[in-house]
Amino acid sequence: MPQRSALAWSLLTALSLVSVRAGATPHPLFTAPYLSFPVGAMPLSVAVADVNGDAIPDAAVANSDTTVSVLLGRGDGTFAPQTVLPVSSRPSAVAFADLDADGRPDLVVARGDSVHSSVSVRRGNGDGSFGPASEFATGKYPTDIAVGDLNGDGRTDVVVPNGTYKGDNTVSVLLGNGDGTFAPHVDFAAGSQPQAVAIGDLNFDSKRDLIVADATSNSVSVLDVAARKEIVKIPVGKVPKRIICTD
Ligand SMILES: [Ca+2]
Ligand SMILES: [Ca+2]
Ligand SMILES: [Ca+2]
Repeated sequence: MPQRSALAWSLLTALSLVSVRAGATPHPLFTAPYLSFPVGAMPLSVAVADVNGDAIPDAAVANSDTTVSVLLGRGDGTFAPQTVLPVSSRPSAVAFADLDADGRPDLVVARGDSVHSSVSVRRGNGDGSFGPASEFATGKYPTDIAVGDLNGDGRTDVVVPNGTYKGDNTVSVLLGNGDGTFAPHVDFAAGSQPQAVAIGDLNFDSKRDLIVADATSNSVSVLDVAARKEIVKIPVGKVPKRIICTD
């Protein structure tokens, strides 16, 4: 769907899902046609946050043409024309997190090629613009990104799975320094071609766990980061691609 907005597509998919109930006739939640907003070629990932402080959600989209599109929300369901930010190689995933605790969302992008794989960070200026990119090395070919405080020090950390067929079947953890930089990545062994990752406390011990979807083993693994061990592996459907963790 190269001509379609990834955001619109994601929203449409989500609405389709929530509108279906067991035993009920599927029906759309909204009947109006969805709106489409231009982004780069072959969008792959979308993130939402208010990046200019107007209390209206904005969006970032990772595109296969080595760009990220930032779209400022207008508050009426539409977006202003995109601002295009270059990425040093094809991005696979994008997220927002306030890495330096200045109250302004920062842009976090996972990207990799045959030479370098990294998390690329642009600190938010609070007006919808972003500073220059800083690169932090990861394992090979990261495919997704999750942000959260994994070690409970109040600083946001970043996790990426390295799981394309060229990847090294690991998960890289980058502990945040609280200023937009990270300690060198620490890698955990994962299953076969880990494609997606999420952060959450699944065993209620008040410590954040890693949830990893392994594409070719058709399973989801829950990892205890502090103990560096797998808590449980759960069979799922074929070739899992994305994880969302919530209460
Ligand atoms: Ca906004
Ligand atoms: Ca920030
Ligand atoms: Ca932390």
